[in-house]
Amino acid sequence: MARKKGDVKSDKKTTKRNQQSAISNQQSLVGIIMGSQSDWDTMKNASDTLTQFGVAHECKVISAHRSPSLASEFASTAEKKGFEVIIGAAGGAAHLAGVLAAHTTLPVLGVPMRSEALNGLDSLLSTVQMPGGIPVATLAIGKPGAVNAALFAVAILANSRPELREKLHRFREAQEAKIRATVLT
Ligand code: RP5
Repeated sequence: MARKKGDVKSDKKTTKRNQQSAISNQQSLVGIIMGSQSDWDTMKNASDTLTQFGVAHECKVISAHRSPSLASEFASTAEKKGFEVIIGAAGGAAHLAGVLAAHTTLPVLGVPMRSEALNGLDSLLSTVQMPGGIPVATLAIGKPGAVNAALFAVAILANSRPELREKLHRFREAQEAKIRATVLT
């Protein structure tokens, strides 16, 4: 049958939809937890990056200070539910990632949100300066941190999943090819 002009586009759309529903039917391996709805614009970048790698994940708003029992309940049951990595994002001094890490031995990656008062310095220091004994691996403030937290989660999962390791190699190659092809005009 002859292809219509719009076929490729709609094929791509169908493939993306199928990939997404395949991902959403799988066991979530990564939990992306953020302190507020206001963090979503930034943390969507972590979710999009995991989707790009085909990693099943869940995104939830759980606040360490506004819903402390929900935070402890999520983190203390995450391992049993099959999560392998938790990303915790918060702004100000809330330090959601540290609270989550206190309740689980799963790796917790902290993403400091850009705050209004101190531009994220408060979020960064409260997340990165965990006292010894309960680690939180802290990424950069804002969008780069959100993307890198997802890439770090993929790298952790790739230790036991060769197909993910392969995808990471291809991702790095594509980044390098883009730099090599850059021509300044
Ligand atoms: C933190 O407080 C959240 O993670 C957010 O970054 C910050 C501000 O929250 P909202 O007042 O916008 O809900 O708990």
